[in-house]
This record gives sequence, structure tokens and C-alpha cells, in this order.
Amino acid sequence: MAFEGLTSRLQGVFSKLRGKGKVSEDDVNEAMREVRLALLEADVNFKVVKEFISKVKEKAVGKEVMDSFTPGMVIIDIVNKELTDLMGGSQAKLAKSNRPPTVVMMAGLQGAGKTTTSAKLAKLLLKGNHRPLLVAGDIYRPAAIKQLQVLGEQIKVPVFSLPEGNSPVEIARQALQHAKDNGNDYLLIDTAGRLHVDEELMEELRQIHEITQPDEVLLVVDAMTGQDAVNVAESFNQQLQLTGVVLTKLDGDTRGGAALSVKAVTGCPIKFAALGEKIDALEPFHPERMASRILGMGDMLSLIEKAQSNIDADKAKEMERKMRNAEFTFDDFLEQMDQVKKLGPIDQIMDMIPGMGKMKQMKDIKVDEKQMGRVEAIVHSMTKEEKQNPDMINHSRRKRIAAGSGTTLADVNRLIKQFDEMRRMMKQFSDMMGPKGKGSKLMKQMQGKAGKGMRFPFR
Ligand SMILES: Nc1nc2c(ncn2[C@@H]2O[C@H](COP(=O)(O)OP(=O)(O)OP(=O)(O)O)[C@@H](O)[C@H]2O)c(=O)[nH]1
Ligand SMILES: [Mg+2]
Repeated sequence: MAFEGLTSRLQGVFSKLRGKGKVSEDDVNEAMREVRLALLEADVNFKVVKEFISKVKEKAVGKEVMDSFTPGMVIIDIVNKELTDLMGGSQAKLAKSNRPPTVVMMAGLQGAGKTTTSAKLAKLLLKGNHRPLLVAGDIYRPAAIKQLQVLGEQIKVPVFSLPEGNSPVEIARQALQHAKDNGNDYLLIDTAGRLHVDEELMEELRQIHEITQPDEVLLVVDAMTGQDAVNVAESFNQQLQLTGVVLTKLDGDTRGGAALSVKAVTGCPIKFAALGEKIDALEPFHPERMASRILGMGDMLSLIEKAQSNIDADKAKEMERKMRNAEFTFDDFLEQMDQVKKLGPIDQIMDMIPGMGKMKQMKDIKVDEKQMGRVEAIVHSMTKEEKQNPDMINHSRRKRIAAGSGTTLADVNRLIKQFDEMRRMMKQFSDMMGPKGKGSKLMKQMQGKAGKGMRFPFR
């Protein structure tokens, strides 16, 4: 998962601070030295790191921190805020022209994800009741047009293309007219990629730019390429005046360098993040949410948004009540799994829940869809009573369950142990987030944003 290394390093630094009742200047310096290393290791641009650290230090040695009863928490708050600022502060929205169509031009190196992202963006716009038109502007790679057409068909968005012999500039020109004639309010132009930034490509992009006067020039960069992505962004920006960046492949194990450096280096905000190959794996980029994800504090807001559009509210309410009262049974567990599956890949979900990402590493719990199938088989092999009273599942029952589900005794033991742990964590978590909890300022802010009652993810 993205940022794993960075997250665990930062959590290590902060857990040392958190325990302290008083923090000395030496403690702050030591912590900042470690944060600096963690960022460098995550492939963040060194100038960006330097500036970041000096900003955090300036605030962290201030009176407020030293006088606080929870200085560690205050420092985490400061880092969180600076990380957010580093990625642009607040969400940078997609442009909307008051003389439609809004023209969005995609640019980027080969394989960065331009074509896929064009289609994903069309899908997002469609959901927002827009009428996008996709434009097949890559005439060089065989099958590039076909690729876009297939994607367009899948999401029911029209794709504009011209027969062989027409230049990308001509295609763009006619597409713009077509959009005007047909009432398309967004024109999404897919362009060709090159292995490197070269003059010929830039010239073509400049011409398309000239003729369509885009409202957005989005550079699509592969987050997996770290610093390189930032260099690419810089040279594209010099030639094309980018208006935004789309970071793709954030579902991979990218270290974080691109996400954390690109805004600071180029001045271009990250507007979208792509987290998978599927057509709906594109999200508006929220700096503050990304910062808390990086700090391992989860991303409750995104999860809540996802949940709200996918999950049955009444069931979720009932589930929350059970969790709070520690009445959670294996039946509920199955039910919960069904609901969770609707949200998307399970390891992405885990990372959005505060503490879960860390737990995943610590306990070496492998969560994948296959494993979920096995877990389901085990639970289905339990009797009605066993599901309701997990505590009654003794050794001989476990053996029977293992045989019945085609798994091993070790599998069953592990699941029951995890289930107990999960129940305990839920309890802790709900106490922590509850009205009487003494959560950090940040937790309270999050709660405030999420609204009353949204204390557990699934509602
Ligand atoms: N895992 C993952 N794969 C992605 C993501 N975005 C794109 N891809 C994959 O990356 C590959 C390249 O994507 P394309 O959209 O064809 O890239 P492109 O920039 O149009 O490439 P060219 O047209 O050859 O320059 C495809 O296999 C995509 O499925 C993402 O966010 N996550
Ligand atoms: Mg392409």
C-alpha cells in the first residue's frame, strides 16, 4: 500500500513523543531529525524536506508546545497541518468554464495513465450530471483509439475520433466544434505519450493548446516513479503551463515522494488521485485527508463518504450500537464483511481507519479477497449458537469447524483470536471517539467535521 514505509516511520517518531508530559527542545530536534530522514527516504525532494522541517521546527519549539500538557499531540497537529499545506492546503477543484464546453487536456509520459484517467474523469463527471465528450487524440500508438472507444462504451460516454490521416490538432479542433454542436459541457482530450519529454511532443501539445484554449491542462503522472514524476512535471509545466496534476497508481506501494513534492516544486495542485485500474478508481484529491492517511490517522471522511453511498444506513446504525455494547457476534461479522466488500478493495479500506493500517503491519494480518472467502467458509461452518456466543467455541468445536470449512485448526484459531481482538479494538475505538473520550484536538476536529454520531466507520 502507498506510503507504508513513511507512515510507519512517522508513527515511530510520534509514539516516542506522545508519551512525554514535557518535551524539551532536544526532543523536538531529535524528532525532526527522524522526520527529515523519513521524508528523504520516501523520496521527497530534498529542498522541500528542508523547508518543511524548518517550518515545523519554528512552530514546534514555540511556547504553546512547551506549555501544553500533551506536547506530543500538539507537534503531531503541527506536522499534520504542514503536510496538508505542502500538498496544497485545500482541495483544488476541476475548472468549470462559464462558456461550455470546459476543455480539459490530458498530458503525460507513456503509460502514466492518461487514457484510463480520461475515461475515469468522464465517469466522475457523468455522476455529477455532466455530459462529457472524450476525444481520441493519440493517433500514434496502434489501438490507442480503440482503447478509448472501449472505455467510452463501458461508461456510455461518446468518444470523438477521426479516420487515419488526420492530425491530433485537427481532431481536437473538430471535437471542440462537435461538443458545442451537441451540448457536451466537458471536452476531455486524451493525447499521445512519449518515453521522454521531447520537442516534437511538446510542439503538438502546444498546438492543441492553441486551438482549443483549454481551461485545464492536467498532467498525469505515475506516483510510483517518485522524484522522476516531479521532474517530468517541472518540464511539462515550463512548456505548457499546467493547471493541475493527476497522481495515478497510488494503489501501488509508492513511497510518497511524488505526492509530497509535486505541488511545492511546480506550484501545480494535485487535483485527482487514481487508486486502481477500475474505471471508478479516481477521486478528487484532498490534501488534508491525504496528510492524515500518511500520518496513519486514517481517512475517516473519505470512508464515511464511500460508506454513505454504498451502505444501508439502518443496518449500520444497529451495527454501531452492537459494537459499542460489545454485543458483536459472528453473524454480525459476516454481515459487516458483506457491507465492507461493497466499499472496494479491503486493504484500501483498512488504511482509511485510524490505527488499522498500523495494526495490519504489526500483526502481519494479510487481508485479501481470497482470505475473506476462507474466513466466510469458517464462519459458515459454525452453528447458530456458536455464531451468537463466540466464547463457547472450545477446542473440539474448533476442530469440527476446521474440518467443515476445509481449513485448518490453525486457521480457525487465528480467526477467533482476530475476532476477539477486533471486538476489543472496536470497544477501545468507540471509547476513544466517544463523548467522554480524551482524544486529541485533531480527533475532535475530525469528529466535528464528520458530524455527530459518526463515530464508527460504517454509517
Ligand atoms: N494500478 C493502477 N494502474 C493504473 C492506474 N492508472 C492507470 N493504470 C494502468 O496503467 C496502464 C497504462 O494506462 P494508460 O491509461 O493506457 O496510460 P497512457 O498514459 O494513456 O499510456 P500511453 O497512451 O501509452 O502513453 C494501464 O494498464 C492502466 O490500467 C492506477 O491508478 N492504478
Ligand atoms: Mg494513452
